[in-house]
Amino acid sequence: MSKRPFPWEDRPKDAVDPIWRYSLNPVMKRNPTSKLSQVYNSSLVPYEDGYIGIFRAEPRDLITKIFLGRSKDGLTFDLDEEPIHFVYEDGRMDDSQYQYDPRLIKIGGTYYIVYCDDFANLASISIGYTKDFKTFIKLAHPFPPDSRNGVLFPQKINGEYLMLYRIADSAAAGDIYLARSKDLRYWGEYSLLMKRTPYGWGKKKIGGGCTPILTKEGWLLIYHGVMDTCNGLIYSIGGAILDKDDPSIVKYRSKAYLLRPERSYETTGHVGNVCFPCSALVDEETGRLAIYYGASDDCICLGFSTIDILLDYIKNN
Ligand code: BMA
Repeated sequence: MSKRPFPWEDRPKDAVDPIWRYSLNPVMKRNPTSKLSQVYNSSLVPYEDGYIGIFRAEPRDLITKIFLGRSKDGLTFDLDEEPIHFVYEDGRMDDSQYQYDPRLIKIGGTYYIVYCDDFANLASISIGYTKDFKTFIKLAHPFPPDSRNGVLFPQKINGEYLMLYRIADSAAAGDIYLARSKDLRYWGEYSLLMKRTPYGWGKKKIGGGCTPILTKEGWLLIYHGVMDTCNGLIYSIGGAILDKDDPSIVKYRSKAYLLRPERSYETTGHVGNVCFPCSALVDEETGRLAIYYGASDDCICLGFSTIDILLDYIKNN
């Protein structure tokens, strides 16, 4: 069986951050098709002999939608022309107006899509699933309105699904909470996981990023943090390690960011100064990571690292 190609570039000698950028970034640029103006916060997983993903993109009315896309190499992508249409489990059509920030997670034989859409005129976390990438089912509002940045753990832990989430901005809240569920439908036992940083890159709000990655030290969490400045918000990437058996325990959390907007495609665009991670591919054999992040709400970029480099950096910073 041929090995699936893993997107990779070695660390340049002059790299200063623990995540280094792909030299040909962005991997998907603005105006990816004649119908779409932007493509950014998106999520990929291995599939057949390549990768499959759910992509956040905006048609020319700038109403955000999510699209299915495929890739053979993790570097070039084919997007469907039509956005994904969900139906509820009882057959009703989904009537949400917008969808954004998808995270795609495989658990068993099912692919879950955790994303935001509108519910009662507020953003809220939705959970959809598919087994074949043809029919997309949506659960009937598992989270209340005004919740965002849902990040589902890729396996049950002690018989429970776990979800990281943030109460949305309108509640003036900006911390990451943990929610528990036995069936993905009913969530509860909410607890505070990580607060905003008192100062610095995550002082305004923080939110989940990529699906947590199980490592020898625990769950590696790559998340985003937002700083408010007199020029607006800056979205950077941070890292933490959560206990393997009880992820409500934060073992380590890096005070330093892992990557911040620096390159022109990150600082300038539809919304400048945004690096927003939504997924990471893991090469099990080598521990290499390919981290996909939306840049300036306009394009998709790729950053590389390894599990060991990130664990070391998070523990030592
Ligand atoms: C957040 C989310 C992200 C977006 C970011 C910067 O609130 O909406 O999708 O990338 O703002 O605009």
